[in-house]
Amino acid sequence: MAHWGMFEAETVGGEVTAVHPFSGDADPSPILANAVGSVRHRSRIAGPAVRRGWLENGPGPSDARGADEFVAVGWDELTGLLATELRRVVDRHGNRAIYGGSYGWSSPGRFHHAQSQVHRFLKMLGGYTRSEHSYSLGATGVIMPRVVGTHWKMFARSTNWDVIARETDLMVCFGGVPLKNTAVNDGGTSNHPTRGALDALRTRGGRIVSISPLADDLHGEAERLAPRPGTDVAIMLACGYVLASEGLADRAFLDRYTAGYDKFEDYLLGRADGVPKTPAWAAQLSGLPAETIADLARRMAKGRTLITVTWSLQRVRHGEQAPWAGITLAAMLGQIGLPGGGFGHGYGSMNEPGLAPVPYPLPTLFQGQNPVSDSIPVAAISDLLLNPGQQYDFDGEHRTFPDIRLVYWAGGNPFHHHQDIGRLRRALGRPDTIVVHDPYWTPMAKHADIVVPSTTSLERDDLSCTRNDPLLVAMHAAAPRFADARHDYDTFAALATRLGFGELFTEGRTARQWLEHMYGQWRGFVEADGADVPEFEEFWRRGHLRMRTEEGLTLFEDFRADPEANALRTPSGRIEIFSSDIDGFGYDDCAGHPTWYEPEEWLGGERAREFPLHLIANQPKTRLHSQLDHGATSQASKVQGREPIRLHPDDAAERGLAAGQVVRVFNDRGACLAGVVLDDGLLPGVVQLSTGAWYDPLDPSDPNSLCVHGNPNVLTADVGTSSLARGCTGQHVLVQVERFDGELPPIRAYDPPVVRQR
Ligand code: PGD
Repeated sequence: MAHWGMFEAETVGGEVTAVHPFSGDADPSPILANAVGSVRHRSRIAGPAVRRGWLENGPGPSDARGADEFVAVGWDELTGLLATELRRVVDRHGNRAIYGGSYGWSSPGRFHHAQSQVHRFLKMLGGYTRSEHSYSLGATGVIMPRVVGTHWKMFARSTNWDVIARETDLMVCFGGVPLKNTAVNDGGTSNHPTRGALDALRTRGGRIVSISPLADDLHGEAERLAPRPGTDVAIMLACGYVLASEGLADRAFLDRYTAGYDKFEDYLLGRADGVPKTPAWAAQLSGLPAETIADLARRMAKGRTLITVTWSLQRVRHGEQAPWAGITLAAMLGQIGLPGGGFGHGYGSMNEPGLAPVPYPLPTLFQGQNPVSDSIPVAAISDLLLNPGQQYDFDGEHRTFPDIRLVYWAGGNPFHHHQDIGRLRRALGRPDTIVVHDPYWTPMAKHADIVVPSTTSLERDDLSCTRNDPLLVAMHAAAPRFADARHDYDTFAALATRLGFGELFTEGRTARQWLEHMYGQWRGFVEADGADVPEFEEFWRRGHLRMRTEEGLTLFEDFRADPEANALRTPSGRIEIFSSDIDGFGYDDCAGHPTWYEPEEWLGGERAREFPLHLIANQPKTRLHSQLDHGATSQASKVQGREPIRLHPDDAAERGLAAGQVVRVFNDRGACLAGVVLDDGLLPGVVQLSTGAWYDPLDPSDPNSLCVHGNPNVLTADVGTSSLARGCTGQHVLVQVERFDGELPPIRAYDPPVVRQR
């Protein structure tokens, strides 16, 4: 199992030579092919290594990270160095001086999951400063609990695809339903039903409207509206204006199920600020004709309408507003809780939304409590390291950044996920010590002081399943451990033993015994649900088991049926169109109701005069994030070895560019090279460069060096969505593009750094 699907691997000599998708998968992902050749790739970390400067001078801030060479050490020495350094930091600075946020997708598997392992270990060490929320859903994770009392239930219990295919008349998709993202699911998946569901909806006569500057955000036939990026909230407000002013809003629904609509309506109709949010107002912001917007709103009110908002729309400045305005619009239509109507968030953002959930808990590695209470919003990593002691606002609280001395990372790649890499590199120069566990010499591993080689999931036995997939899968190791790599569990077990809490960490179990133990615990839940479960050995031999799933769900169906008994976990128990709590925080960048805010990075503003192209830095089609960027599917998409940047032919012609050329993409934060692909499915003025090309600085000693490979996060701004959520805003950035005429630098991203033997 991989995050991108279930498969069988063929191996020769410890290497994967072919992969075969699960026969039950309706639409297997081409990303699977990246696994071929991945176990023994030259970018694997062959053994433990320590940065020379750290080894010779001891712990301390250093700007040499990322440019220094490494020294190979044995496992025993590595364990000793790590134990001594952890002890030093805890004794001298306290556990809150360890940042163990360690964000990242790592690999699937319920036991050998890097985040679970590192967090369990650090909790037993006495705790660590943690991170909250995710790069995926930074804004949603904060705003939606305040509006509907939950955010994860919106995906885990979303309206199922079969209900949409059967019931929806009009599916209005802000951000489209990009099929490429449904290839992946955190923890794996056994099926990819999205394409089939959209086709079934169309066959039945349902209509789809895709609202996106990129035509391929929706496959197949659809009405396509291409607004200026970042203006969806204005369009939603204008649709709401039409419903309110033409008597099409469902007052009975608003009265019974929502709170604060009247305050919002004052804003919508311009009574509060003198600006009615009319279609003409939204037209001038979005570039869509006013009549198209008005017509869309009227059509929404005519039949069963589902409003969907992708996660990408909240990964921008003021990202709280798109899901909030989207659910408000759906509430005005009065169809929330009706089959095929209402609201959906994340269709096409990951495979999970639209899939039926398993009704009981999954096998889980118990992690325990974190004795340290400090935490940061996950995308504040550079702020944290650069500004110890500084106060900041977050979700109604005033917090202070702790003074971090040691950063512990396992299973993530901040050089992929974080914005403004130049700033990130300066921030990573501040702590005394950086520890990274990874199977590969990712840019993050190259910036570490202590490098711990991990196995990949292909080298481990594990259990795999996710909350919205019917299969529990026995992941059989496909290859032996590469070189001197170790399972993260074994590394932490040895370290815990050295630090005196080995028994507490391992509970006396080997990795295999943990699988049996977790299976045994889970078995109790299934049997309580009335099903028979085989013994572990039998399950392991069979390869997978089918779990019960709750089919035919409609989001908020129970709330609609009985809003008192099934009140939402909000202060009013209803959908909060106006939140007194948020209003009370007094933020100037997040008011008490959905609001249009002009972003800094958009084509309608001052900054676009200097950087006139709007870059969409979205998720790649050919890999998951930065994982296996060296794999065949990812490599086939590159242009002269660089990440492809798509431009509209008119924008290319204006700059004298042709397909296949290499360009320099730049703004005042940084620059990268990329390879030109022309696509008239892009709105002119919009360019698209996916995340995930491994950061490859021309001059590794310069934090603001040109990235010769095409990582868009050298360009993006390190600024939160708002004072409320401080979520990641990496999706949008303004840039300029010009032909690169110099000698083309080689790609060194996958080359290991210099590692000297002693
Ligand atoms: P991955 O490339 O998945 O990226 O960011 P994330 O850090 O999750 O990194 C996972 C790492 O785990 C890889 O280096 C892999 O080798 C390692 N790994 C795999 N298996 C193991 C293991 O068993 N043990 C250990 N120790 N390591 C392992 C993703 C993040 O990026 C996300 S979720 C989103 S949604 C964001 N999206 C955007 C965006 O839209 N635009 C921009 N500009 N930036 C983004 N960044 C965010």
